[in-house]
Amino acid sequence: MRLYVTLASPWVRRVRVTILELGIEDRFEFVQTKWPHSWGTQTVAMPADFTAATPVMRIPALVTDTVTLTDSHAICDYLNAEFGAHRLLAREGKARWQALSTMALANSVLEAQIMRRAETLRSDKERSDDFIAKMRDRTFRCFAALEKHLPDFGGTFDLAQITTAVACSYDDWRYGRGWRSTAPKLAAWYDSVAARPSMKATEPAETPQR
Ligand SMILES: N[C@@H](CCC(=O)N[C@@H](CS)C(=O)NCC(=O)O)C(=O)O
Repeated sequence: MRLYVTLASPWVRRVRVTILELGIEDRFEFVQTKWPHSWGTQTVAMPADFTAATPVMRIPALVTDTVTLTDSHAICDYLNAEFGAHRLLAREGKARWQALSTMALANSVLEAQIMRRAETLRSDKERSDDFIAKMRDRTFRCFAALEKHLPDFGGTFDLAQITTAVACSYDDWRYGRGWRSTAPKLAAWYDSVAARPSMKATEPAETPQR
């Protein structure tokens, strides 16, 4: 299977952490992609194999012999079903809906973080400080809500926990530790899971621009 990745993307990271938690990394060819900072507002030139794999032209994208998946949740769900016997996300029932409830909040944090990043990369003339503040506010509200989900977190580092941990980590890395005061218990939980080998092996770094 071929997985298109970058070092910085939190959506890529949730897939990479899932792969490591399932112990199936040997099955993948990881293709690093490069993104100039103009990606936030312009279509950037990409290699032909990438554009052929994904008309969406976003990462992650997974190409297998039987299916191509161009969204991180779909990829994680596929890996969980095909290689994890639904260990990281229940197939049905209350546990599934609880996990999806947490995951939707955590994924909304990722969306706000990346929209804020794209806005930050605009020129001084175009950048909207209001929009950046709106995305930061959404992030902080969702972190506070995620803190209320903590009592439901089980003993397995599952897809809901993986997405939450990746969201916490991205804010620390890109925007600083300010979020921690809005969700101190979540921050303490994050510090405990950040030491997992799957999290350590996928710590974010700047994506090469060319
Ligand atoms: N909902 C998608 C979002 C993927 C996404 O937006 N990835 C970003 C990287 S963090 C990207 O490729 N952006 C490039 C662009 O929008 O042109 C997912 O969960 O995979």
